Amino acid sequence: MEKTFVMIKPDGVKRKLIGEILGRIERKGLAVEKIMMTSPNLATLEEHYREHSEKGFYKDLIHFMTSGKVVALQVEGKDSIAIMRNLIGETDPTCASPGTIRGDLANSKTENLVHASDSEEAALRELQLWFGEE
Ligand code: 3AN
Repeated sequence: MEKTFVMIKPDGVKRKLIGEILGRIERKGLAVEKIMMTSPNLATLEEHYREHSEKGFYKDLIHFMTSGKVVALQVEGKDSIAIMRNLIGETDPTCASPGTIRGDLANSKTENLVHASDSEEAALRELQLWFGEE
C-alpha cells in the first residue's frame, strides 16, 4: 500500500468542503488512515513549501495558508500518489478538468482547496513533517 500526504487548505475548510473532499477520496477507494485539523505554524509551512520560496506568489501563498485551519491527511491505497494527483486536478483551476476537485470546485491558483504530494519522496517528507513519522 502506498501512502501519500493530502491537505485540505483553509479555503476548503471555510467553504465547508471537508466532507465533499473526503467523500471523493473515499469513493475512489482510497483509505484515510490519519486525519488532523490544525492551525499550521509558520515553520511547518515554510518547510512544506520550501521549493517555492523564491517564487513571486510565495508570500501570498504563506499568507493564505496561515489564514485558517487546515485538515492534514495520510491517505493510503495502491498508487495513491498518482491517483490523488489526478483527483485534485491541475494547479490552475482554469486548466483543471471537470470531475477533478479543483476543476469542479476551485476558482483561484492560490486558493485551490487541496494539496497532494507529487512524488514518493515528497510524500515521505511531508508525512514526516506533518505527522512526525515515516
Ligand atoms: P500543486 O499544489 O498543484 O502541487 P505547486 O506545488 O506547483 O502546485 O504549488 C503549490 C501551491 O502554490 C499551489 N497549490 C498554489 O496554492 C500555489 N501556487 C502555485 N502556482 C501558483 C501561481 N502561479 N500563482 C499563485 N499561486 C500558485
